[in-house]
Amino acid sequence: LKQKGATLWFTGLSGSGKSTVAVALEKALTEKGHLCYRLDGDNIRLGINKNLGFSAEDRAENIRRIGEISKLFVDTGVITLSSFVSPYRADRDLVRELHKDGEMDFIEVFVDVPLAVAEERDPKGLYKKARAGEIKNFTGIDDPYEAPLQPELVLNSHEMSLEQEVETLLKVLSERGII
Ligand code: GGZ
Repeated sequence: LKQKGATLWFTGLSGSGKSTVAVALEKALTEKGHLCYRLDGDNIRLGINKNLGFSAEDRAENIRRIGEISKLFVDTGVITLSSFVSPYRADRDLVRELHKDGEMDFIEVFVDVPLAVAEERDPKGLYKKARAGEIKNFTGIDDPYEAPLQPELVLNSHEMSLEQEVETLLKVLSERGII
């Protein structure tokens, strides 16, 4: 393998651009011959976590399981790109601790855009539904988002090009000796 296993954990509001940057990074890493895998709602919430909703308890369990799954990938040497809203600091800190216990790299990437930007993008029309009261407990509307206090990296995706974001992430991976 050309890399060391590690978890990049993308956190931020729905519509902040977590998945967009994770997809672009996955492409860049793959082109360089690195093995990586992306975890997101589409392969996790529809599968192993399909019994979980969006209460604080269910989000905690969602994130805990994803943290453990990320570790399994890291254990096989894969660069794991996990992108989840993960709105609670305690849940993200638990995943950080799980990695620390396994002496594994954990890089928290805060994809930080103002709520107004995410809401304006509204790619799936979910903010509109949340504002109309059709979805309850929607992060940023009637549910909290606890911003990271000391993330390894902050990406202001509304002020950067996707290429700049990918370059920044590649630099962090290289500086840490992961690639
Ligand atoms: C936040 C919700 C909710 C609520 C459905 N709150 O933009 P998306 O659609 O694709 O990303 C959001 C995704 C959040 O799932 P996560 O597993 O990342 O959440 S968490 O980490 O908090 O467990 C959004 C959609 O699912 N979605 N209802 N109430 N996002």
